[in-house]
Amino acid sequence: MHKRPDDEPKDPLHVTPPRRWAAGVPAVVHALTYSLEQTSPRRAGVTLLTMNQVGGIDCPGCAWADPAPGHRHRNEYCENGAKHINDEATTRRVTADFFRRHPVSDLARRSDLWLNQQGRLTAPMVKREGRDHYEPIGWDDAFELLSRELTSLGSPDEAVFYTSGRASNEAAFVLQLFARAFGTNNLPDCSNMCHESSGYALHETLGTGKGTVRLHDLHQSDLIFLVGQNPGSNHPRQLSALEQAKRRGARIVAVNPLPEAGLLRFKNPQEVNGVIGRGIPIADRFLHIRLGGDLALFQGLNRLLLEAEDARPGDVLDQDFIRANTSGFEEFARHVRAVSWDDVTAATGLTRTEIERVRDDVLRSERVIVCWAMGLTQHRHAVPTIREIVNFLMLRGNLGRAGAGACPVRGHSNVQGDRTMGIWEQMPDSFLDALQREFGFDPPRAHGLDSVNAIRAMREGRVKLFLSLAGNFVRAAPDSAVTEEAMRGCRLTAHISTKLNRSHTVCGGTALILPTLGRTERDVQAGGEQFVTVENSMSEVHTSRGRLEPASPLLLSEVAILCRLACRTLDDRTPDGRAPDGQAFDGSAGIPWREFEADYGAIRDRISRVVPGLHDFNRRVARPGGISLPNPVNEGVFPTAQGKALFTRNAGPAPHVPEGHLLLQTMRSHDQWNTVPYTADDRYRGIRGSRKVVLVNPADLRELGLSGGQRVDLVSVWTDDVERRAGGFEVVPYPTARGCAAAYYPETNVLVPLDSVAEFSNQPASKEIVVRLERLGG
Ligand SMILES: Nc1nc2c(c(=O)[nH]1)N[C@H]1C(S)=C(S)[C@@H](COP(=O)(O)OP(=O)(O)OC[C@H]3O[C@@H](n4cnc5c(=O)[nH]c(N)nc54)[C@H](O)[C@@H]3O)O[C@H]1N2
Ligand SMILES: Nc1nc2c(c(=O)[nH]1)N[C@H]1C(S)=C(S)[C@@H](COP(=O)(O)OP(=O)(O)OC[C@H]3O[C@@H](n4cnc5c(=O)[nH]c(N)nc54)[C@H](O)[C@@H]3O)O[C@H]1N2
Ligand code: SF4
Ligand SMILES: [Mo]
Repeated sequence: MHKRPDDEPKDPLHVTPPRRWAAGVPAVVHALTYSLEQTSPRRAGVTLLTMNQVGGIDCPGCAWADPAPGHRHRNEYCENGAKHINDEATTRRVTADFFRRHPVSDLARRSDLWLNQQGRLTAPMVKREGRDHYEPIGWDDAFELLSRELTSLGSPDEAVFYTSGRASNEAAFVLQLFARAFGTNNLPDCSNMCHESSGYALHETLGTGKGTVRLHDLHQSDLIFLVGQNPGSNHPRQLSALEQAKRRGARIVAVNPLPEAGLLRFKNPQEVNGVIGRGIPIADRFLHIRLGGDLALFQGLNRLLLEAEDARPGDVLDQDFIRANTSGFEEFARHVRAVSWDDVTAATGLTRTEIERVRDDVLRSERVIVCWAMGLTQHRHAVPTIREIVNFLMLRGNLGRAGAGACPVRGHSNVQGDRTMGIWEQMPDSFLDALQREFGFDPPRAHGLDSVNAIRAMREGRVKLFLSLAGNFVRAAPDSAVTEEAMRGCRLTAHISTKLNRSHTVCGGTALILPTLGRTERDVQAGGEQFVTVENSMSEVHTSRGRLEPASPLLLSEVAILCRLACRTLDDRTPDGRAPDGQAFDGSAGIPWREFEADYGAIRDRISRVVPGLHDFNRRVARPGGISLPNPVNEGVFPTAQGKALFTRNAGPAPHVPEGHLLLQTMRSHDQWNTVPYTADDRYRGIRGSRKVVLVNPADLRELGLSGGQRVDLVSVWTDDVERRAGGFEVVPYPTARGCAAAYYPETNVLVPLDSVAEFSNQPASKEIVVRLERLGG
């Protein structure tokens, strides 16, 4: 077993200039170093060689798509994918004895990094009311306890079922089925905090919430925008796709307040050139935009395109596309023509000339793609911003054809699949009708709680039970102090998890840890060895089959945990356990939970009759490369209420930042997976040894009378009187856009007010926090 750190790491902060290129040999070295710290060379060999291969383990990292079968490398993964998979494949173990030595009050004081480094959870544990220790509990007793609490609630809506995007399609489908058969749509997920704004804006304007771009489109594109995205750290294999596009002559425009290494230059570790050469420059143009300036940028750009059409009528806009497929063009055009350049340059921090150069790039390009991620979605006017990007694409018909389109780059490896499976607090009636037809119960129709509203409901005592399928809710959520208090107010909190995290230390009256198999592990059920399926960012659904021996003989799969819980809980409520046609099932509420547990193929059979596009699921997903879900936009269909794509008029003032304040974004380092830091380093940004840093433009530091190396508290300023403070951060001068600061998530979630959310999508605005820096002790 690998040694486990007993102490918190205490390296001093070490800062070097930010790197100007990503990947290359150091990426390989870091991937192997972290992997071998966690697990044996043999296990690392199994994970790495089967990862992202046909029939192998799907990378548990991000949702980037794999190349088509036959076009994959022998090593089809990136540095971070290797770290993510071996973080799960670790040989370190958290045992019952560990919990005897560490009461909850001790665990609560530990860092996120330390908690994760303790290794895999191995046995179900319970913390009982009034106790400070987790103690072992048998699975049967755990299900009994949980189902007793569930059935004694005043209403099913007093329970919340959270899902993180790691969960497989099969587990997600079973969870939503259970929740709805139990009687609630309270199905918040990490997507509420991730791409909710994208889904909302795309659905509203195009009639579908998913991206329209496939990997081959990127390869064929002439011009690719990377807006609010750090692919070098968060979607590293996207750089390989961009490299291919560039070799065919594509241009790339990066829009970011930070000059991220992966946006500048890429050394592909899979190619000889990338190992010994200088690599390939990625961005041809870098727009050093201010936080929240993207709506203004695309409005300015759209205005320039309309004016170019005035000068060369019929040459610039795709009038045929606009006429045939869209509505609202005239109103949109009037609105955008009135946008003022003073507003655009103030909001973006860019010059008009810079934006005119981008217009020229656009005019030279037949096929344009816009990629984006959290830099756009986690803002108060995220939805208007993404709608404006749709306007931009539609002006020149860059939708529904090869090499063009909208590409929201998803985070978790199966976050998109979980939505397809019905994990959403507001699934449309068509889905609920299909569930009703297939299973014969009447699903609740009222919308449930999303993540932010779940916190509000817990705080107000309207929700008493919180169950999560993967994830780390208390760290992912905004307003950490509020969220923790809300969680502690629950009667019961329960987490289906692979590894220890902060959410296990912020307990309701009773708390359960339900340890589960990870994606890397062999999953054997009564019906034989199982595989699961996942959907990537490009709507491709494929299999993932674990290879390693489970971390402990006591682990149950996610599907098994959920099916047993459903069986136990719904049995109490519907004792006859009969289907509507009178046929007896071996499960409850007319749902064959035991059959589902024994053979996940039985779940997929049901999915194929409920989820559009997944008909004949079992047969089709078995083919190499899996199933490509259709996107209506690519078939020229825009399923909005009007049957057309909508041009929209968008407004959203630039965030107001009072004198002496900065706008703060909370972001990921290169060495973390969401709420879980792997080390305290952020190699590409030149930061080592500490995550408690705030990156500020040197000119802003001068104006604020601060200098690098000083220690400050970050204090967030919001419309309420609550003080939100993150203490003891070290100032690092950094080339971020003027007026904009950056610090790491989740240490700074304490600063994000619960009510500071994106209009329409209710997504926390965690990249738009007004802060002041308070200097500590001289
Ligand atoms: N290694 C690793 N990979 C990951 C993850 C991880 O934690 N670690 N997380 C996964 C998940 S769940 C997700 S959602 C994705 C997230 O992937 P990203 O969205 O790349 O993640 P963030 O670190 O939040 O970075 C946001 C980027 O947007 C920029 N940005 C911030 N605000 C603005 C703005 O107002 N305008 C513009 N134009 N840019 C802005 C930031 O400078 C930064 O480069 O990554 C996934 N992949
Ligand atoms: N301030 C701020 N807040 C943010 C963000 C931000 O940029 N800034 N980003 C937001 C985004 S984009 C997201 S997606 C959320 C992330 O929110 P979550 O998805 O809730 O958080 P993760 O950190 O991905 O969850 C990690 C935990 O998942 C569990 N886990 C890992 N693999 C498995 C598995 O296979 N099965 C099970 N059952 N459990 C598993 C482990 O116990 C691990 O500790 O955070 C959001 N919060
Ligand atoms: S790009 Fe994403 S999916 Fe691909 S190997 Fe890296 S982390 Fe995994
Ligand atoms: Mo995410």
